[in-house]
Amino acid sequence: MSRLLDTIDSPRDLKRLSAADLPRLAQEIRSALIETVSMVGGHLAPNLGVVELTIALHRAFDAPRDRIVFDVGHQAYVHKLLTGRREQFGTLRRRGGISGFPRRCESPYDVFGTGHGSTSISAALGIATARDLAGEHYQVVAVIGDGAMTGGMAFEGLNQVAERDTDLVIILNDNGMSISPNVGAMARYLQRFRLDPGYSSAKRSVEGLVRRYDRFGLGNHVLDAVEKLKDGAKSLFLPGMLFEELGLRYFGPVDGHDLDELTRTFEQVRRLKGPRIVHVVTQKGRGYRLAEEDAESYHGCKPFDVDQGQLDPPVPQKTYSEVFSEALAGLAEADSRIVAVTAAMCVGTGLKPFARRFPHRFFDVGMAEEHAVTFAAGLAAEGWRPVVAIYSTFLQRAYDQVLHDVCLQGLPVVFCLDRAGLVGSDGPTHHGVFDFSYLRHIPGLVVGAPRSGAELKRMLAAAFAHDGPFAIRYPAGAAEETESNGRPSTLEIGRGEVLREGSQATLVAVGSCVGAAQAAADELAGDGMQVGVIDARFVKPLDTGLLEDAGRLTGLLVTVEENVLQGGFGAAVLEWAAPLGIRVHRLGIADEFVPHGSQTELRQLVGIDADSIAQAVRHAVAGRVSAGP
Ligand SMILES: Cc1ncc(C[n+]2csc(CCOP(=O)(O)OP(=O)(O)O)c2C)c(N)n1
Repeated sequence: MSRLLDTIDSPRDLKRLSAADLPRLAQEIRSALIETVSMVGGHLAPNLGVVELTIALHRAFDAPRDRIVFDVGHQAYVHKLLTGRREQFGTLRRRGGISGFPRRCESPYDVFGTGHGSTSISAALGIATARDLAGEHYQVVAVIGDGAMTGGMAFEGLNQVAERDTDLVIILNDNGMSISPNVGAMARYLQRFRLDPGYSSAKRSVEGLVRRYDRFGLGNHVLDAVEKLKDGAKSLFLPGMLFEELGLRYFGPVDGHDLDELTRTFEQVRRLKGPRIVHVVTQKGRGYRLAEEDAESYHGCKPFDVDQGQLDPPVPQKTYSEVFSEALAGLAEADSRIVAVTAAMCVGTGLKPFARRFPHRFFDVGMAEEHAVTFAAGLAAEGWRPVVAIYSTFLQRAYDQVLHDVCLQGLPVVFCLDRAGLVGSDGPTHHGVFDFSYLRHIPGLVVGAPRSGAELKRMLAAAFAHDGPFAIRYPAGAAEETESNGRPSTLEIGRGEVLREGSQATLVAVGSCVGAAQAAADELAGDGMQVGVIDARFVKPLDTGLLEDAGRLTGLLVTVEENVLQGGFGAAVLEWAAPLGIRVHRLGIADEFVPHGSQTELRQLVGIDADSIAQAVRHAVAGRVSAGP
C-alpha cells in the first residue's frame, strides 16, 4: 500500500486528509523516524512522543503564516517530515543534508533556529511583538518541553508574556522527562495534575462549557467568568493555576496521543485571544517499545539495530566522559568535600555513576546552566569542592556566572567541559569551539585541555588540588590511552610537554589536536622534515618557557587547536610571541560557524586533521604563508 506520508508536501496536504486517516499517517511517521534515526542516529524518543502533537499543530494552525517556534528543536523531525522535507529526511544530520534542528535557512517553516534550550517563549514573544508593531494578524506558537521549562529563560519569557498580554500560544509538551527524569518544583507541579484524574474531569467540564459557548462566540466570556471565581474555587476548575496567576489561560492536561482531542483543543485555542498555554501530556518514545522502556538512552542515540535496540560500539573504548566519571569517583572517595553539579546532563557528562554512589553530593539543577554555576559558587564559598560538568556549548550560557560569581571571587570551582571541539552531526548549535576564547581572558581561571584519557585524570587531580577556579575541556568520543603507564597521578599547572624534538618547526597543539599533530609530524618525517611537537596542555597559563625554547630553536611555532582562531589558544601564543619576534602560524577554526557532519569530515573541512596540518607546516616552512591568518 502506498504511504499517506508520500502525499504530504506541506501542511495544506495534511489538512486534506480525513480524521480517520490520521492514525495511519502517525504510524507511517513513526516508521520513518525509526528507520532514519536507526541509520544516522539522532533524537528518537522526543520525536516519537510528538507525532500526534505535531500533526494536530499543523492541522489546526496555518504555518508558515502562523509561526511555530520549537524549543531546543530536537523534536522537530516530524515537523520537517510534514513541511516539505520528507524526501531529504534520509540525509538528516549528514554532511550536506538537513539539520537535526530547525534552521531558518533550511525552510520558511523553520521560523527560528534552535539547539539550546528554553528560548522558545522569548523568541515567540519577540515575533508576536514584531507582528503587533507591524499591525499584522497571525498566530505565534511556542512548543516547549517540561525539561526546557526548567531553564531560567523560560521563566524570564513568561514574566514578560504576562506583561505584554498579546496573542501567543505556548504548547507545553510534558512527558515527565528532560533527558533523564525531569527535576525540580516545576516538574513536581506539572506531575501533580498530569496524574490526577480529578483534574482531568474538572478540565473536561470547563472544556464542555467553553465548547458550548464557543458556538455563540462566548467561549472567552465563560473563561472570564471562571477566572473571576475566587482562587480556591478556581483551582477546583482549572489545574495550571500557576500559569493562570502568571496571566496565561491554561488548557489541559490534554492527552498528547489523542488526535481528535488535540486537534479540537488547538483549534479552539487558536480562536481565542491573549496569552494561552496548552498542557499536552505525551509519552517519550511512544510506539517503539525499546524507546518507551528506556527513553533516556533513546533521547539522543547513535545508529542502532531496529530489532535488537542499541548496539555497543564495535570496539569498546572508553569515552572521555567515562574516564572523567571514573577519575571523579576516585577523587571523591578520597575527598568528601567534592560535590558534582549538572544542568540536566547527568548521563551525557558521565555523572550517573557518581550520582548513584554519592546521591547526597550530586545535584541535577535542571536545564539551567547559569544557575548551576552560581549554585556551585555558593557551595564553594562554604568550603565544598564542586565540579560543574557541562557541555562546552552550554557553558556559553553561563559566561557571566563563571566570570562574576566564580572567578572574581577566586572560588575553587572545577568546570569540566565535555563535548568540546567539533561534536559532529548535531552541528553548529552544539560545537564546543568557543570555550578557549570565552574563558582564557578571565583573570585567575586556569584553562587546560588534556590530550588523552590518562592526562584528563591527572589534570582533574591537579584541578582539585588547586585553590582557585579551573576549567578542563575535552572532546566527544573515545579517549586515547586511558591508563597512566606509571606517570605521576597529577601534573603541574601551566606546564606543557615536549613530545618530539624537531629543528625546522614546532607544532604546538592542545587537547584533541595533539594526536593529529603527532601524526602530521610522522608524515613530515617521512618527507625528511624535522618537526617537533609540544603538547601545550594549558591555554592559561601558557608554558612560555617551553614555547620560548622551541621558538628560538626552530623559529616557527605552528599552533593547532579545535577552537575558533579568534581569541583562542593560537591567539594567546601569538600575543606572547609577537614582542619576541618569534614567528607563529595558527591552525584552527576560521571566523565562521561550522556545519554538521562527522567529526572526521569536519576536522578535514577546517584543516586540523593530520594531512592538513602537515600541508600547512610544509607551506609555513617554505615561507609561503604569512604569520597566521
Ligand atoms: C541550554 C541547554 N542545555 C542543555 C541542553 C541539552 N538538552 C537537549 S534536549 C534536553 C532535554 C529536553 O527536555 P524537554 O524539553 O522536556 O524535551 P523532551 O526531550 O523531553 O521532549 C536537554 C537537557 C540543551 N539543548 N540546551
